Amino acid sequence: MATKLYSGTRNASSWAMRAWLALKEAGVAFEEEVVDIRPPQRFANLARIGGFSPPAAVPVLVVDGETIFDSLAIMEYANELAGGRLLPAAPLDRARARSVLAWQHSGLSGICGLISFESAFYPDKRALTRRERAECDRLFAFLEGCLARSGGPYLFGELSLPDLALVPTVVRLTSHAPDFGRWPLTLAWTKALLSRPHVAWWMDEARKQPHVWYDVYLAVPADDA
Ligand SMILES: N[C@@H](CCC(=O)N[C@@H](CS)C(=O)NCC(=O)O)C(=O)O
Repeated sequence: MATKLYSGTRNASSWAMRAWLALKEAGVAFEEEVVDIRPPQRFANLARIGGFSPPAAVPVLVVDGETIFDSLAIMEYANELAGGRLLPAAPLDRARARSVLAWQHSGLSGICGLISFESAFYPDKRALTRRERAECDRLFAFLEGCLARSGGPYLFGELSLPDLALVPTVVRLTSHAPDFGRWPLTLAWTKALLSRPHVAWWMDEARKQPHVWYDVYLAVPADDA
């Protein structure tokens, strides 16, 4: 079976990271092409991807000539190839896990709006805003509940897709020093995720890249400082 992942610049493509991690954790063998999504080559590269994948975005997985686009579809496919072990076995738990995936995929209530994935690699970080701190607390309270219920070390016990989908969020937030004071299980979970070999490998590669700067990072409204 010929399997090729078109993935993205390591310090810029959080969506590609999710798909890549799921394939790696599922033990799927694949060829990879890192598509440079930084300007100015971004537009030509994405136009090329658009030639075989309707959203013209990465990640895209091509399996024996069939195109699977969108990170979530690729993650679900990886789970199927792994015999389903990257989602909980019980239907209700699997539905709860998919709720987390859906929440992440639809924007996590805007928690990462101004904290781009790229910003995790900036040498100087700004402080989290009031709204970002509040959203962190909301997310961390939810994660803490999952971890208390499952007994850890991951959200649903064993590693599953929701953990992997949240890795780029963990990267963004932990690099901005959020307050884990009330969330010890969540802190342990972030450490467990960041020390997984595939996550560590991606992060090492990402740190070698030149920064991708966005001015909007510093554009914090005065009433949200
Ligand atoms: N929902 C898509 C989002 C993919 C996405 O936005 N990818 C970015 C890179 S991380 C991209 O290729 N963007 C193209 C663009 O900005 O035009 C997924 O989960 O795969």
